[in-house]
Amino acid sequence: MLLLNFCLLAPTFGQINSPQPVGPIPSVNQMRWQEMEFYAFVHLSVNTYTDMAWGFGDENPNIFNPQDLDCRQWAKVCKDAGMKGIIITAKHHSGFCLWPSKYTDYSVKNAPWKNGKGDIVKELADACKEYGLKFGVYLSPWDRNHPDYGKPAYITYFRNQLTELLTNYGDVFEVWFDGANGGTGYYGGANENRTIDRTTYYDWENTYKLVRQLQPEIVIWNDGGDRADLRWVGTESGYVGETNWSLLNATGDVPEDMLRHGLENGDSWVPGEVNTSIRPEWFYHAKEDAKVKKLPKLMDIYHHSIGRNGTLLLNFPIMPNGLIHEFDIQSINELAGALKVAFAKNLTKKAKVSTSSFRSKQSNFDGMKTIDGEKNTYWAQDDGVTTASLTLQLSKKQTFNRFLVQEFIQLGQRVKAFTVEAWVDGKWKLLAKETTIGYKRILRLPTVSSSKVRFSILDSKACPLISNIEVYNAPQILAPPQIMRTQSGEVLLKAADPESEIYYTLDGSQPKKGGLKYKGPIKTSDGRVKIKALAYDGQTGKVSDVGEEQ
Ligand code: FUL
Repeated sequence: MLLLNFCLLAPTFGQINSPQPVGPIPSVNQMRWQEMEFYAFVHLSVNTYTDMAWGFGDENPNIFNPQDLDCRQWAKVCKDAGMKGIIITAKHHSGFCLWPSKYTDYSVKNAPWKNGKGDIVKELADACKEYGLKFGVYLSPWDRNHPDYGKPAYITYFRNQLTELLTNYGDVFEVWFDGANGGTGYYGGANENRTIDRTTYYDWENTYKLVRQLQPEIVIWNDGGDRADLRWVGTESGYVGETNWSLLNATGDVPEDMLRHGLENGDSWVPGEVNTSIRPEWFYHAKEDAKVKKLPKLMDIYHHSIGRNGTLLLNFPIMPNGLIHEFDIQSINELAGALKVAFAKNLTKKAKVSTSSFRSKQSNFDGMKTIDGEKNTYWAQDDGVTTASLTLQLSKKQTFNRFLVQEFIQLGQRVKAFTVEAWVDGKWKLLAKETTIGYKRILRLPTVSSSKVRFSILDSKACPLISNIEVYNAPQILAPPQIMRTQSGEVLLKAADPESEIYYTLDGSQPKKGGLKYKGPIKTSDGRVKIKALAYDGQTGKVSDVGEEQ
Protein backbone atom coordinates (compact mmCIF):
# COMPACT_ATOMS: atom_id res chain seq x y z
CA MET A 1 0.00 0.00 0.00
CA LEU A 2 2.73 2.43 0.98
CA LEU A 3 4.95 1.51 -1.90
CA LEU A 4 2.04 1.88 -4.25
CA ASN A 5 1.41 5.29 -2.79
CA PHE A 6 5.04 6.23 -3.32
CA CYS A 7 5.01 5.09 -6.94
CA LEU A 8 1.96 7.18 -7.66
CA LEU A 9 3.61 10.24 -6.20
CA ALA A 10 6.90 9.90 -8.02
CA PRO A 11 7.22 11.82 -11.29
CA THR A 12 6.66 9.45 -14.17
CA PHE A 13 8.25 11.05 -17.21
CA GLY A 14 11.68 10.38 -18.76
CA GLN A 15 14.37 8.15 -17.32
CA ILE A 16 13.62 8.51 -13.67
CA ASN A 17 16.03 7.89 -10.88
CA SER A 18 13.76 8.55 -7.94
CA PRO A 19 14.87 8.51 -4.32
CA GLN A 20 13.91 5.42 -2.35
CA PRO A 21 12.35 5.45 1.13
CA VAL A 22 14.78 5.69 4.02
CA GLY A 23 13.84 4.18 7.39
CA PRO A 24 10.22 4.00 8.54
CA ILE A 25 7.65 6.01 6.59
CA PRO A 26 4.15 7.22 7.51
CA SER A 27 1.12 5.13 6.66
CA VAL A 28 -1.50 6.72 4.43
CA ASN A 29 -3.64 7.27 7.57
CA GLN A 30 -0.78 8.93 9.48
CA MET A 31 -0.08 11.17 6.50
CA ARG A 32 -3.71 12.24 6.21
CA TRP A 33 -3.76 12.94 9.96
CA GLN A 34 -0.49 14.91 9.86
CA GLU A 35 -1.85 17.19 7.18
CA MET A 36 -4.79 18.12 9.44
CA GLU A 37 -2.29 19.95 11.69
CA PHE A 38 -4.78 21.63 14.06
CA TYR A 39 -7.89 20.15 15.69
CA ALA A 40 -9.86 20.36 18.92
CA PHE A 41 -10.65 18.38 22.02
CA VAL A 42 -13.87 18.97 23.99
CA HIS A 43 -14.21 17.79 27.59
CA LEU A 44 -17.66 17.29 29.12
CA SER A 45 -18.88 14.72 31.68
CA VAL A 46 -20.65 14.49 35.04
CA ASN A 47 -17.67 16.11 36.77
CA THR A 48 -18.40 19.28 34.79
CA TYR A 49 -21.22 19.65 37.36
CA THR A 50 -19.13 18.90 40.46
CA ASP A 51 -16.21 21.15 39.60
CA MET A 52 -13.80 18.20 39.69
CA ALA A 53 -10.92 17.28 37.38
CA TRP A 54 -12.15 13.67 37.23
CA GLY A 55 -15.47 12.04 38.11
CA PHE A 56 -15.32 9.31 40.77
CA GLY A 57 -17.97 7.25 39.00
CA ASP A 58 -20.68 7.68 41.64
CA GLU A 59 -22.03 11.02 40.41
CA ASN A 60 -25.80 10.91 39.95
CA PRO A 61 -26.77 11.23 36.26
CA ASN A 62 -29.43 13.67 37.48
CA ILE A 63 -26.81 16.39 37.66
CA PHE A 64 -26.05 16.14 33.95
CA ASN A 65 -28.15 18.78 32.24
CA PRO A 66 -26.41 20.90 29.58
CA GLN A 67 -29.69 22.65 28.80
CA ASP A 68 -28.27 24.97 26.10
CA LEU A 69 -26.01 22.36 24.51
CA ASP A 70 -25.23 23.27 20.93
CA CYS A 71 -22.62 21.18 19.17
CA ARG A 72 -22.97 23.48 16.18
CA GLN A 73 -21.54 26.26 18.34
CA TRP A 74 -18.50 24.07 19.09
CA ALA A 75 -18.12 23.19 15.42
CA LYS A 76 -18.40 26.80 14.31
CA VAL A 77 -15.80 27.94 16.83
CA CYS A 78 -13.39 25.27 15.61
CA LYS A 79 -14.07 25.86 11.94
CA ASP A 80 -13.60 29.62 12.30
CA ALA A 81 -10.29 28.96 14.04
CA GLY A 82 -9.00 26.94 11.08
CA MET A 83 -9.18 23.63 12.94
CA LYS A 84 -9.85 20.48 10.95
CA GLY A 85 -11.64 18.20 13.44
CA ILE A 86 -13.04 17.66 16.96
CA ILE A 87 -12.40 14.81 19.41
CA ILE A 88 -15.05 14.39 22.13
CA THR A 89 -14.72 12.72 25.54
CA ALA A 90 -17.47 10.23 24.74
CA LYS A 91 -16.62 8.56 28.06
CA HIS A 92 -14.15 10.05 30.54
CA HIS A 93 -12.78 8.28 33.64
CA SER A 94 -16.15 8.75 35.42
CA GLY A 95 -17.59 6.09 33.11
CA PHE A 96 -20.55 8.34 32.23
CA CYS A 97 -21.39 7.99 28.53
CA LEU A 98 -22.36 10.96 26.38
CA TRP A 99 -24.20 8.57 24.08
CA PRO A 100 -27.03 6.16 25.06
CA SER A 101 -24.85 3.04 25.17
CA LYS A 102 -26.76 -0.25 25.10
CA TYR A 103 -24.33 -1.70 27.63
CA THR A 104 -24.79 0.59 30.65
CA ASP A 105 -27.39 2.75 32.35
CA TYR A 106 -24.70 5.23 33.32
CA SER A 107 -25.25 7.59 30.40
CA VAL A 108 -27.26 10.44 28.94
CA LYS A 109 -30.27 8.14 28.79
CA ASN A 110 -30.70 8.57 32.55
CA ALA A 111 -29.99 12.30 32.63
CA PRO A 112 -32.61 15.05 32.65
CA TRP A 113 -31.08 16.52 29.47
CA LYS A 114 -33.62 16.00 26.66
CA ASN A 115 -35.53 13.73 29.06
CA GLY A 116 -32.99 10.99 28.53
CA LYS A 117 -33.58 10.99 24.76
CA GLY A 118 -30.41 12.84 23.75
CA ASP A 119 -27.13 11.69 22.18
CA ILE A 120 -24.26 14.18 22.34
CA VAL A 121 -21.92 12.01 20.28
CA LYS A 122 -24.49 12.01 17.47
CA GLU A 123 -25.11 15.74 17.74
CA LEU A 124 -21.39 16.42 17.45
CA ALA A 125 -20.87 13.93 14.60
CA ASP A 126 -23.70 15.69 12.72
CA ALA A 127 -22.35 19.16 13.47
CA CYS A 128 -18.89 18.13 12.27
CA LYS A 129 -20.39 16.88 9.02
CA GLU A 130 -22.27 20.14 8.57
CA TYR A 131 -19.13 22.23 9.13
CA GLY A 132 -16.79 20.04 7.11
CA LEU A 133 -14.81 18.89 10.15
CA LYS A 134 -13.51 15.44 10.96
CA PHE A 135 -14.84 13.69 14.01
CA GLY A 136 -12.93 11.74 16.67
CA VAL A 137 -13.64 9.99 19.98
CA TYR A 138 -11.93 9.74 23.33
CA LEU A 139 -12.96 6.56 25.15
CA SER A 140 -11.33 6.26 28.56
CA PRO A 141 -10.02 2.74 29.13
CA TRP A 142 -10.25 3.43 32.86
CA ASP A 143 -13.88 3.37 34.01
CA ARG A 144 -14.48 4.34 37.64
CA ASN A 145 -18.17 3.44 37.49
CA HIS A 146 -18.16 -0.05 36.05
CA PRO A 147 -18.43 -2.94 38.54
CA ASP A 148 -16.21 -5.17 36.38
CA TYR A 149 -13.35 -2.74 35.91
CA GLY A 150 -10.12 -4.66 36.55
CA LYS A 151 -11.71 -8.02 35.64
CA PRO A 152 -11.71 -9.72 32.20
CA ALA A 153 -15.44 -9.02 31.72
CA TYR A 154 -14.73 -5.29 31.49
CA ILE A 155 -12.69 -5.78 28.31
CA THR A 156 -15.77 -7.16 26.57
CA TYR A 157 -17.73 -4.13 27.81
CA PHE A 158 -14.99 -1.75 26.62
CA ARG A 159 -14.91 -3.34 23.17
CA ASN A 160 -18.69 -3.31 22.94
CA GLN A 161 -18.63 0.41 23.59
CA LEU A 162 -15.84 0.95 21.07
CA THR A 163 -17.91 -0.96 18.54
CA GLU A 164 -20.89 1.30 19.16
CA LEU A 165 -18.80 4.44 18.76
CA LEU A 166 -16.94 3.24 15.68
CA THR A 167 -20.04 1.89 13.96
CA ASN A 168 -22.91 4.27 14.58
CA TYR A 169 -21.47 7.73 13.98
CA GLY A 170 -19.88 7.71 10.53
CA ASP A 171 -16.16 8.18 9.86
CA VAL A 172 -13.92 8.59 12.89
CA PHE A 173 -10.48 10.05 12.18
CA GLU A 174 -8.85 9.40 15.56
CA VAL A 175 -9.51 7.37 18.68
CA TRP A 176 -7.89 8.45 21.95
CA PHE A 177 -7.05 5.90 24.67
CA ASP A 178 -6.02 7.85 27.74
CA GLY A 179 -3.06 6.59 29.72
CA ALA A 180 -4.56 7.34 33.15
CA ASN A 181 -5.50 3.82 34.17
CA GLY A 182 -6.62 2.24 37.42
CA GLY A 183 -6.93 3.63 40.93
CA THR A 184 -9.74 4.41 43.30
CA GLY A 185 -13.32 4.52 42.09
CA TYR A 186 -16.95 3.70 42.76
CA TYR A 187 -16.89 0.48 40.71
CA GLY A 188 -20.58 -0.29 41.09
CA GLY A 189 -20.54 0.40 44.82
CA ALA A 190 -17.31 -1.37 45.77
CA ASN A 191 -15.61 1.98 46.43
CA GLU A 192 -12.10 0.61 46.32
CA ASN A 193 -8.72 0.85 44.71
CA ARG A 194 -8.24 -1.28 41.59
CA THR A 195 -4.97 -1.63 39.78
CA ILE A 196 -4.41 -3.28 36.45
CA ASP A 197 -1.34 -4.38 34.52
CA ARG A 198 -1.16 -1.73 31.84
CA THR A 199 0.85 -3.96 29.54
CA THR A 200 -1.57 -6.89 29.42
CA TYR A 201 -5.01 -5.96 30.78
CA TYR A 202 -6.51 -4.36 27.67
CA ASP A 203 -4.98 -6.81 25.16
CA TRP A 204 -4.38 -3.81 22.93
CA GLU A 205 -3.29 -5.90 20.00
CA ASN A 206 -6.78 -7.30 19.56
CA THR A 207 -8.44 -4.02 20.51
CA TYR A 208 -6.45 -2.29 17.76
CA LYS A 209 -7.50 -4.98 15.28
CA LEU A 210 -11.12 -4.29 16.09
CA VAL A 211 -10.62 -0.54 15.72
CA ARG A 212 -8.96 -0.87 12.33
CA GLN A 213 -11.54 -3.31 11.10
CA LEU A 214 -14.37 -0.94 12.02
CA GLN A 215 -12.62 2.25 10.83
CA PRO A 216 -9.92 1.43 8.27
CA GLU A 217 -8.89 5.10 7.93
CA ILE A 218 -8.48 5.83 11.63
CA VAL A 219 -5.35 6.72 13.64
CA ILE A 220 -4.96 5.43 17.20
CA TRP A 221 -3.52 7.49 20.05
CA ASN A 222 -2.41 5.60 23.14
CA ASP A 223 0.19 6.43 25.75
CA GLY A 224 -0.76 3.65 28.10
CA GLY A 225 -0.16 0.45 26.19
CA ASP A 226 1.17 -1.06 23.00
CA ARG A 227 2.65 1.38 20.54
CA ALA A 228 -0.11 3.02 18.54
CA ASP A 229 -0.09 5.28 15.49
CA LEU A 230 0.62 8.50 17.38
CA ARG A 231 2.64 9.36 20.44
CA TRP A 232 2.13 11.61 23.43
CA VAL A 233 4.86 14.24 23.67
CA GLY A 234 5.32 13.74 27.42
CA THR A 235 3.70 16.99 28.56
CA GLU A 236 0.27 18.60 28.55
CA SER A 237 1.65 22.12 28.60
CA GLY A 238 1.69 22.61 24.85
CA TYR A 239 5.04 21.84 23.24
CA VAL A 240 7.18 19.16 21.67
CA GLY A 241 10.98 19.23 21.45
CA GLU A 242 12.71 21.44 18.88
CA THR A 243 14.45 18.30 17.75
CA ASN A 244 11.50 16.10 16.90
CA TRP A 245 11.84 12.79 15.07
CA SER A 246 8.57 11.10 14.10
CA LEU A 247 10.14 7.78 15.04
CA LEU A 248 10.21 5.41 18.00
CA ASN A 249 11.01 1.75 18.48
CA ALA A 250 8.00 -0.55 18.23
CA THR A 251 8.76 -2.07 21.63
CA GLY A 252 10.49 -1.03 24.82
CA ASP A 253 9.98 1.76 27.32
CA VAL A 254 9.72 5.33 26.13
CA PRO A 255 11.19 7.72 28.69
CA GLU A 256 9.87 11.29 28.82
CA ASP A 257 12.81 12.68 26.91
CA MET A 258 12.15 10.28 24.06
CA LEU A 259 8.47 11.24 23.98
CA ARG A 260 9.58 14.83 23.63
CA HIS A 261 12.12 14.27 20.84
CA GLY A 262 11.24 10.96 19.21
CA LEU A 263 14.09 8.58 18.40
CA GLU A 264 16.40 9.39 15.51
CA ASN A 265 16.91 5.76 14.55
CA GLY A 266 13.61 4.34 15.77
CA ASP A 267 12.20 1.44 13.79
CA SER A 268 8.58 2.71 13.57
CA TRP A 269 6.81 5.85 12.41
CA VAL A 270 5.12 7.29 15.55
CA PRO A 271 4.66 11.06 15.15
CA GLY A 272 3.90 13.39 18.07
CA GLU A 273 0.58 15.04 18.85
CA VAL A 274 0.72 18.03 21.22
CA ASN A 275 -2.34 17.99 23.47
CA THR A 276 -3.09 20.92 25.74
CA SER A 277 -6.05 22.89 27.06
CA ILE A 278 -6.98 26.51 26.42
CA ARG A 279 -7.44 26.74 30.21
CA PRO A 280 -5.26 25.30 32.99
CA GLU A 281 -7.52 22.23 33.33
CA TRP A 282 -9.38 19.98 30.89
CA PHE A 283 -12.87 20.35 32.37
CA TYR A 284 -14.70 23.62 32.92
CA HIS A 285 -14.20 25.42 36.24
CA ALA A 286 -15.71 28.90 36.61
CA LYS A 287 -12.73 29.94 38.72
CA GLU A 288 -10.57 29.59 35.59
CA ASP A 289 -12.56 32.12 33.56
CA ALA A 290 -9.77 34.61 34.17
CA LYS A 291 -7.11 32.06 33.22
CA VAL A 292 -7.99 31.40 29.59
CA LYS A 293 -4.76 31.38 27.58
CA LYS A 294 -4.27 34.59 25.66
CA LEU A 295 -2.90 35.21 22.17
CA PRO A 296 0.84 35.38 23.01
CA LYS A 297 0.70 32.03 24.82
CA LEU A 298 -1.46 30.40 22.12
CA MET A 299 0.90 31.67 19.44
CA ASP A 300 3.84 30.12 21.31
CA ILE A 301 1.94 26.84 21.54
CA TYR A 302 1.24 26.95 17.79
CA HIS A 303 4.93 27.41 16.99
CA HIS A 304 5.98 24.82 19.55
CA SER A 305 3.68 22.15 18.08
CA ILE A 306 2.76 22.65 14.43
CA GLY A 307 5.98 24.63 13.98
CA ARG A 308 8.00 21.69 15.33
CA ASN A 309 6.78 18.75 13.26
CA GLY A 310 3.79 18.04 15.52
CA THR A 311 0.04 18.43 15.34
CA LEU A 312 -1.94 20.53 17.85
CA LEU A 313 -4.92 19.11 19.75
CA LEU A 314 -6.31 22.08 21.68
CA ASN A 315 -9.00 21.52 24.29
CA PHE A 316 -12.13 23.54 25.03
CA PRO A 317 -13.75 22.73 28.39
CA ILE A 318 -17.53 22.77 27.90
CA MET A 319 -19.52 24.78 30.45
CA PRO A 320 -22.34 23.14 32.49
CA ASN A 321 -24.85 24.77 30.11
CA GLY A 322 -23.30 22.91 27.16
CA LEU A 323 -21.47 25.76 25.45
CA ILE A 324 -17.90 27.01 25.01
CA HIS A 325 -17.28 30.11 27.13
CA GLU A 326 -17.05 33.44 25.30
CA PHE A 327 -13.56 34.14 26.69
CA ASP A 328 -12.28 30.93 25.11
CA ILE A 329 -13.88 31.94 21.82
CA GLN A 330 -12.32 35.37 21.99
CA SER A 331 -8.85 33.89 22.57
CA ILE A 332 -9.08 31.31 19.79
CA ASN A 333 -10.41 33.93 17.38
CA GLU A 334 -7.47 36.16 18.21
CA LEU A 335 -5.09 33.31 17.44
CA ALA A 336 -6.85 32.56 14.15
CA GLY A 337 -6.75 36.25 13.19
CA ALA A 338 -3.07 36.59 14.07
CA LEU A 339 -2.16 33.46 12.11
CA LYS A 340 -4.01 34.77 9.09
CA VAL A 341 -2.09 38.03 9.18
CA ALA A 342 1.27 36.37 9.94
CA PHE A 343 1.01 33.93 7.02
CA ALA A 344 -0.81 36.21 4.58
CA LYS A 345 1.95 36.93 2.09
CA ASN A 346 4.46 34.29 1.12
CA LEU A 347 7.53 36.20 -0.05
CA THR A 348 8.97 33.23 -1.95
CA LYS A 349 6.16 33.41 -4.52
CA LYS A 350 8.14 35.27 -7.18
CA ALA A 351 11.61 34.26 -6.01
CA LYS A 352 14.37 32.83 -8.20
CA VAL A 353 15.97 29.71 -6.85
CA SER A 354 19.54 28.51 -7.17
CA THR A 355 20.98 25.40 -5.55
CA SER A 356 24.34 23.80 -4.83
CA SER A 357 23.07 20.67 -6.61
CA PHE A 358 20.04 18.58 -7.47
CA ARG A 359 19.48 14.95 -8.23
CA SER A 360 21.10 13.67 -11.45
CA LYS A 361 20.53 17.14 -12.89
CA GLN A 362 16.89 16.12 -13.51
CA SER A 363 14.70 19.19 -13.56
CA ASN A 364 11.91 17.34 -11.75
CA PHE A 365 14.10 17.43 -8.62
CA ASP A 366 15.42 20.99 -8.93
CA GLY A 367 15.14 23.78 -6.36
CA MET A 368 12.02 25.31 -7.93
CA LYS A 369 10.10 22.35 -6.49
CA THR A 370 10.34 24.02 -3.06
CA ILE A 371 8.25 26.99 -4.15
CA ASP A 372 5.88 25.54 -6.75
CA GLY A 373 2.98 25.17 -4.29
CA GLU A 374 2.83 21.42 -5.04
CA LYS A 375 3.13 19.27 -1.95
CA ASN A 376 4.13 16.14 -3.87
CA THR A 377 7.14 17.59 -5.71
CA TYR A 378 10.46 18.09 -4.00
CA TRP A 379 14.06 19.23 -4.39
CA ALA A 380 16.28 16.14 -4.09
CA GLN A 381 19.97 15.26 -3.99
CA ASP A 382 21.78 12.26 -5.38
CA ASP A 383 21.97 9.21 -3.14
CA GLY A 384 24.78 9.63 -0.66
CA VAL A 385 24.72 13.45 -0.82
CA THR A 386 23.71 14.64 2.63
CA THR A 387 24.51 18.35 2.47
CA ALA A 388 23.08 20.96 0.12
CA SER A 389 22.12 24.58 -0.05
CA LEU A 390 19.41 26.58 -1.75
CA THR A 391 19.32 30.35 -2.24
CA LEU A 392 16.14 32.29 -2.77
CA GLN A 393 16.60 35.52 -4.65
CA LEU A 394 13.51 37.51 -3.64
CA SER A 395 11.82 39.82 -6.14
CA LYS A 396 13.24 42.79 -4.20
CA LYS A 397 14.63 43.63 -0.78
CA GLN A 398 12.04 42.37 1.71
CA THR A 399 11.60 42.47 5.45
CA PHE A 400 10.89 39.08 6.97
CA ASN A 401 10.99 37.09 10.22
CA ARG A 402 9.38 33.70 9.57
CA PHE A 403 10.83 30.71 7.71
CA LEU A 404 8.71 27.64 6.97
CA VAL A 405 10.19 24.44 5.54
CA GLN A 406 8.82 20.97 4.85
CA GLU A 407 10.40 17.62 4.08
CA PHE A 408 8.76 15.11 1.75
CA ILE A 409 8.22 12.71 4.65
CA GLN A 410 6.42 10.11 2.54
CA LEU A 411 9.96 8.84 1.86
CA GLY A 412 11.12 9.18 5.48
CA GLN A 413 12.29 11.95 7.79
CA ARG A 414 15.92 12.74 7.00
CA VAL A 415 17.31 16.17 7.86
CA LYS A 416 19.46 16.34 11.02
CA ALA A 417 20.85 19.88 10.88
CA PHE A 418 20.21 23.04 8.86
CA THR A 419 20.77 26.79 8.87
CA VAL A 420 18.95 29.83 7.55
CA GLU A 421 20.89 32.94 6.56
CA ALA A 422 20.13 36.31 4.95
CA TRP A 423 22.39 38.45 2.77
CA VAL A 424 22.96 41.60 4.82
CA ASP A 425 25.58 44.32 4.21
CA GLY A 426 27.47 42.24 1.67
CA LYS A 427 27.70 39.04 3.69
CA TRP A 428 25.68 36.10 4.92
CA LYS A 429 24.15 36.66 8.32
CA LEU A 430 23.19 33.56 10.29
CA LEU A 431 19.55 33.74 11.41
CA ALA A 432 19.05 30.22 12.74
CA LYS A 433 20.91 26.94 13.21
CA GLU A 434 18.48 24.10 13.85
CA THR A 435 18.20 20.32 13.84
CA THR A 436 15.15 18.42 12.52
CA ILE A 437 12.47 19.50 10.01
CA GLY A 438 10.01 16.64 9.39
CA TYR A 439 6.54 17.38 8.04
CA LYS A 440 6.76 21.09 8.88
CA ARG A 441 9.12 23.41 10.72
CA ILE A 442 8.33 27.09 11.27
CA LEU A 443 11.07 29.34 12.63
CA ARG A 444 10.56 32.72 14.24
CA LEU A 445 13.63 34.67 13.15
CA PRO A 446 14.97 38.07 14.11
CA THR A 447 13.49 40.55 11.62
CA VAL A 448 15.84 41.36 8.71
CA SER A 449 15.63 43.19 5.42
CA SER A 450 17.30 41.37 2.59
CA SER A 451 16.82 40.23 -0.97
CA LYS A 452 18.47 36.83 -0.50
CA VAL A 453 17.78 33.94 1.86
CA ARG A 454 20.00 30.87 2.05
CA PHE A 455 18.81 27.53 3.42
CA SER A 456 21.59 25.01 4.01
CA ILE A 457 21.32 21.39 5.02
CA LEU A 458 24.38 20.51 7.08
CA ASP A 459 23.56 16.90 7.83
CA SER A 460 20.95 14.39 6.82
CA LYS A 461 20.34 10.65 7.27
CA ALA A 462 20.24 10.26 3.49
CA CYS A 463 19.78 12.59 0.53
CA PRO A 464 17.44 15.35 1.76
CA LEU A 465 14.06 15.84 0.05
CA ILE A 466 12.56 19.30 0.56
CA SER A 467 9.03 19.86 -0.69
CA ASN A 468 8.23 23.38 0.43
CA ILE A 469 9.77 26.65 1.61
CA GLU A 470 7.88 29.81 2.58
CA VAL A 471 9.04 33.14 3.98
CA TYR A 472 6.84 35.68 5.79
CA ASN A 473 6.92 38.94 7.66
CA ALA A 474 4.68 38.53 10.73
CA PRO A 475 3.74 41.61 12.72
CA GLN A 476 4.68 41.66 16.38
CA ILE A 477 2.08 40.44 18.83
CA LEU A 478 1.46 43.44 21.01
CA ALA A 479 0.24 42.54 24.48
CA PRO A 480 0.81 44.38 27.76
CA PRO A 481 4.30 43.41 28.99
CA GLN A 482 4.58 41.00 31.89
CA ILE A 483 5.73 42.75 35.07
CA MET A 484 7.71 40.62 37.52
CA ARG A 485 9.69 41.32 40.69
CA THR A 486 12.79 39.49 41.81
CA GLN A 487 13.39 38.64 45.46
CA SER A 488 15.87 41.49 45.71
CA GLY A 489 13.17 43.94 44.64
CA GLU A 490 14.24 44.47 41.00
CA VAL A 491 11.49 44.81 38.42
CA LEU A 492 11.66 42.76 35.22
CA LEU A 493 9.53 43.50 32.17
CA LYS A 494 8.89 41.02 29.36
CA ALA A 495 7.16 41.68 26.06
CA ALA A 496 5.19 38.96 24.24
CA ASP A 497 7.42 39.51 21.21
CA PRO A 498 11.15 39.64 21.97
CA GLU A 499 11.54 42.35 19.32
CA SER A 500 9.08 44.81 20.90
CA GLU A 501 10.42 47.84 22.72
CA ILE A 502 9.00 48.42 26.18
CA TYR A 503 8.20 51.82 27.70
CA TYR A 504 7.27 52.17 31.35
CA THR A 505 6.51 54.54 34.22
CA LEU A 506 7.10 54.12 37.94
CA ASP A 507 4.71 56.76 39.24
CA GLY A 508 1.39 55.39 38.04
CA SER A 509 1.19 57.72 35.02
CA GLN A 510 0.47 56.44 31.48
CA PRO A 511 3.63 55.16 29.75
CA LYS A 512 4.21 56.30 26.18
CA LYS A 513 6.61 55.80 23.31
CA GLY A 514 9.57 58.08 23.86
CA GLY A 515 9.28 57.90 27.66
CA LEU A 516 11.37 55.64 29.89
CA LYS A 517 12.62 52.76 27.76
CA TYR A 518 13.21 49.37 29.36
CA LYS A 519 16.80 48.17 28.99
CA GLY A 520 17.08 45.58 31.74
CA PRO A 521 16.14 44.95 35.38
CA ILE A 522 14.92 48.14 37.09
CA LYS A 523 16.33 48.76 40.55
CA THR A 524 13.78 50.28 42.86
CA SER A 525 14.52 51.46 46.39
CA ASP A 526 10.83 51.67 47.12
CA GLY A 527 8.86 48.41 46.83
CA ARG A 528 5.68 50.45 46.51
CA VAL A 529 6.40 52.07 43.12
CA LYS A 530 3.45 51.71 40.76
CA ILE A 531 4.66 50.25 37.48
CA LYS A 532 2.87 50.59 34.19
CA ALA A 533 4.27 49.44 30.86
CA LEU A 534 3.46 49.05 27.17
CA ALA A 535 5.00 47.26 24.20
CA TYR A 536 5.85 49.11 20.97
CA ASP A 537 6.45 47.79 17.46
CA GLY A 538 9.05 49.98 15.73
CA GLN A 539 8.09 48.60 12.29
CA THR A 540 4.41 49.48 12.38
CA GLY A 541 4.43 52.19 15.08
CA LYS A 542 1.67 50.32 16.95
CA VAL A 543 1.52 50.01 20.75
CA SER A 544 -0.07 47.47 23.07
CA ASP A 545 -2.58 48.18 25.81
CA VAL A 546 -1.00 49.39 29.02
CA GLY A 547 -0.25 46.74 31.60
CA GLU A 548 0.12 47.32 35.30
CA GLU A 549 1.29 45.29 38.24
CA GLN A 550 -1.54 43.27 39.75
C1 FUL B 1 -5.43 12.97 30.87
C2 FUL B 1 -6.74 12.84 31.64
O1 FUL B 1 -6.55 12.28 32.91
C3 FUL B 1 -7.31 14.23 31.68
O2 FUL B 1 -8.47 14.34 32.46
C4 FUL B 1 -7.61 14.65 30.24
O3 FUL B 1 -8.66 13.87 29.70
C5 FUL B 1 -6.34 14.53 29.38
C6 FUL B 1 -6.58 14.80 27.93
O4 FUL B 1 -5.74 13.29 29.53
O5 FUL B 1 -4.60 11.89 30.96
